[in-house]
Formats: sequence, structure tokens, C-alpha cells
Amino acid sequence: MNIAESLLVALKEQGARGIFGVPGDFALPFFKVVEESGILPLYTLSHEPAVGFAADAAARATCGLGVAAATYGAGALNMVNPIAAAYAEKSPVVLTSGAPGVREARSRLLLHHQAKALDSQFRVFSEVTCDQVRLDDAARAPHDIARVLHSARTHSRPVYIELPRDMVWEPCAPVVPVIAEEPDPAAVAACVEEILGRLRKATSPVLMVGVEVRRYSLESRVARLAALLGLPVVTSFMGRGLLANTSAPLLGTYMGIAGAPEITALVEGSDALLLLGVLISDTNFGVSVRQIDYRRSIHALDGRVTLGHHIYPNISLEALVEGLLQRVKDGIEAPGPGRPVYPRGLVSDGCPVGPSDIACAINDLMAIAGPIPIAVDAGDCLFAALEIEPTSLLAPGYYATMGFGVPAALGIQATTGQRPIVLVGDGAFQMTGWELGNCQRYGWDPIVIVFNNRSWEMLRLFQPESKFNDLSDWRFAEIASALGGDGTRVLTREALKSALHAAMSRRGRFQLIEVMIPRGVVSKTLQRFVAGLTRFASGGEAPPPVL
Ligand code: TPW
Ligand code: MG
Repeated sequence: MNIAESLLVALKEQGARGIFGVPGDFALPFFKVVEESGILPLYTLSHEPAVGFAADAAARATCGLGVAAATYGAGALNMVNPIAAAYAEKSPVVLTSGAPGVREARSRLLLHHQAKALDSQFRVFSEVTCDQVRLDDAARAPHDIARVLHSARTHSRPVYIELPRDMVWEPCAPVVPVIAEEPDPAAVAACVEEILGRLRKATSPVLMVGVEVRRYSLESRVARLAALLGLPVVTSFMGRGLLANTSAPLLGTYMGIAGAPEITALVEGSDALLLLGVLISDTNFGVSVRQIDYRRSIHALDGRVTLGHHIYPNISLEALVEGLLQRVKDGIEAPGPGRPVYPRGLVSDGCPVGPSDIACAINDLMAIAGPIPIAVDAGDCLFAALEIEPTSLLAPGYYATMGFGVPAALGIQATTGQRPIVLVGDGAFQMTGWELGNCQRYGWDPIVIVFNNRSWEMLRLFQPESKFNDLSDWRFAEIASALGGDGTRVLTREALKSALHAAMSRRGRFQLIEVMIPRGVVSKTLQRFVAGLTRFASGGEAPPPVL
């Protein structure tokens, strides 16, 4: 094998199911090996930000590695934002970049695509990846590849691999995977005892699950743990969609002031809040970070467990969950609380559509068709998504980058074969919507719902006086057929319902439903968020950041 083949085989063995990319001259040799070896399928898209988002979504959807491939400089540097998003939201994306050959790098000339120094790109990505390597030594390459892929898996964060173009065909030994180090069983046992002791003494224990539970494929085990412990379960905002396909006693999603008041009261009133894999961020915690008593919470994140002032530094989430399960497996399954009710039964009439109507229509659809994976962008559609029954949901819920939704759907369909629904605002669609033109080559047929309010509406909520939030009417439905899909513009609830049914029955081409939403009409969840903010503002609190 050559270096590129060794890398591809290792990626496949570590759970990658495809490579997303845009080539360039420094990356052409690598792309050639990808195509000709057939080790992993290659999906080329139009612009690198979409490549990064698709690879991120592939990692999230498959609980494996996502792979993004770019050329040096002009290509890879376009991916700083998606890789930063993957870093922030703990998605294990492997970014491979072509680079000037080892021999040409020795010339003193400036090379095209070189930003500053030859290693500037390496240093840029060092900031937003958890491990990096430049494969300029064929003897060391197997060991280096094993190390970075292991880092990506254990930290569940992106890594950067730079492959100089003249190294691609260098002969190379196969990659031997790194064996994960097991945490100290005595430490796990002590931690488990301390947690169970706290939960037993508590009067209102609550379990909150976050993204790490999915990243480390622990959903069914955590669901079982919750049932055995009889703990009510909520998800964090980022963790929305987790445990959706399990029988866990799931109450809903905690969103602080923006969320359902019963859930907010339950979480904030808990005297033993067990946070499994939850990123503590302002969006996850809907501006009420201060309302949670961290001295009484138990927090497992980033391979560490923190209970008040105690820290167990080396306990992976997997080891903790396994330890807890072992200890309580003979317990009695307590009946969980009933699941909450989500809006259903959209009235089929001539009224204009609001964002919450779209959530309701999707609930109606899933009641007939079963759960459908959903990819969401930043904007009010993200808040509306919280009104949809729990189902597999991929969203930039914390880092909140626009442009994620459409490429994420491509990543889901390419690597899982499932047909997703996309929820995206008109502003975000302007960023990456064109990528739908790539569906025809691969037979992807996502259903894309554009929330077209001709506006950066979320921003308007925070600064109503600014005219720059007015966008013009782009008539997105009309571009669908030119891109190889079908489009309809929808003005009423009746039309929305029939457009969704028609889209479900048409297979093989992407379906674009452009829903016209009057400016100023936002989802119920966003309304609550804004109302909560106003209350906060009158109490003199600092406003939260805008998504
Ligand atoms: C890559 C900042 C957050 S929300 C928003 C902007 C510009 C407006 C979104 O408009 P859209 O949705 O998509 O029409 P809606 O419901 O508000 O009308 N650049 C990036 N990411 C973010 N988050 C911003 C800017 C922003
Ligand atoms: Mg908009």
C-alpha cells in the first residue's frame, strides 16, 4: 500500500463511510487514489464550507468518523468555520488537506495557495483540532495516522492531516490502531459509589443527557440506566433528538427561560442533577446558567467527572455508564413519567403559515410515516424544531453557524441512506442552498423546507430598528428544477400539508418546499425565549448572545 491507501483503510476501519471533498492541484494525487482504490466512496460538493458541514453531519449521524478532503490554502482555509463548529460541538471530523510536495517545499519560492508561511495552515487548524500531523515521513506515517485517528475518536473532536502531494504514492505499512487505555477500575468504582450515594439521598434527582452520549454510541445504555434508576430524563438543547428511539422516560428539552416551564423548574429545582455528556454553554442553558446549582450537580464531560468540589480526572463516559449499569443492573425498573405531548393536527385552511405550523405538519407526517431524520440550520427554524416530536436531529445548537442544514442533509443521506428533512431559513439557504445541485449526481432526495420570511428575522428581534435585516424575495422554489429537483412555494397551511405529502411520495429528486412566512411571525419557542429575555433585561441581567 501507499500512504494514501493506508490512510483510507484506517479511516474505514475507524468507522468512516465516505469522503466529502473539493479537489485542487495539491490534492489531485490523493483524490485519484481515493477514486481508483474505491476503499471509501467519494462525494464532491461545490464549496468547502459545505464539505465540512457534510462531513460533520456524517460523523454525527453514524457515530463514526466524518472525512473532509480539500486542497491546500484556498480550499482548506475555507473550512476553518465548519471545523471550528465540529470542534465546539464535539464531532470527530478528519480534515485531510493536500500540500506542496516535500521537495518543492524546499525551494525558496512562494508557492501558489500559500497564505503566509508554508506551515500557516497547519497552525491555523491546530487551534480548532485536537490533533494534527503532516505525513512527510513514510516510515512514521502508520504510527502518526493511528495516533490522530485515536485522538479523534477518544476526544470526539476534529483532527487535521496534511498530505504533501509527492508523499501520496510512497510505500507505507498498514496502520495498526491504538488500543484505548482503560480507566482505573478502582477510580470508576469510587466514582460510581459517590454518584449513587448522592442520587439516593436526593429528593428530586434528574438526568440530563447531552451530545457526548450520542458521540460515544451510548444512547441505549443510558436509556436503560435511566429506566433502572427511575430518573426523569431531559436532554440539553444540543442533545435534542437523543434517546428519541428508546423507551427512556424522556420529558423533553431543557432550555432555561426559553423552555417549557415545568422542565425548567424540574432541572433548576433538582438537588442531584446528573449531567451526562452535556456541554455547558449559554444556548444549551438558555441564559439561566446561574439558576443551576453546580455544587449539587454531577457532571461527566471530556473524560472527567466532577461532583461539586471532587474531580475524577480519567473516567470516560463509557466507563462511567458501564460502571453505573453494572452496579444497578439488578434494580427494579421504576415506571417513568409519561412522555410530553407535541402539537399535532395542523388545520388545513387558507391561513398563512407560521414556523410552529411547520413543526406541527412534520409531527402529523411522522405519525403516519414514522420517524424521519432532520437536519436544521441556525435561525428560527432551530427553535421551531424543538416543537417537533423527538427524532434524530442534527443542528448547530451551540456554535450556531448558519449554512449547516442543507450540506448536513447531504452528509446524512450519503452515509446512512436515510432520506432527511431539512429546516432552513432563507438567509441560511442563501449561504449553502446551491449545494442541492449535487443531489442529482448521487441520487440524493432530501426534503428541504425553506422558512422564507425575506428576513434575518432572528437578528431583527434583537434590533428591530435596523433595515439591513430586510432581505429581498429570492423565489427559491423556482430554482429547484434548474438544480435537478422539484420546488413549490407555499402560502397557506392547506398548501403546506399537501406539499409535504407530495414531497414524500416523489422519490429520486430533491424536493424544495418554500414556505412564505410573514415577517414578524416567529415560533412559539422563540417567542418564549424573547419573552424570557425581556424579563431578564428588566432584572438588569446581561442579554444572551444571538444564535
Ligand atoms: C455563518 C449570525 C444569526 S441568525 C441570523 C444571522 C445572520 C439570521 C438568520 O436568517 P435566516 O433565519 O436564515 O433567514 P431567520 O429565522 O432568522 O429569518 N453568519 C453565520 N452564522 C451566524 N449565526 C450569523 C452569521 C446570524
Ligand atoms: Mg429568514
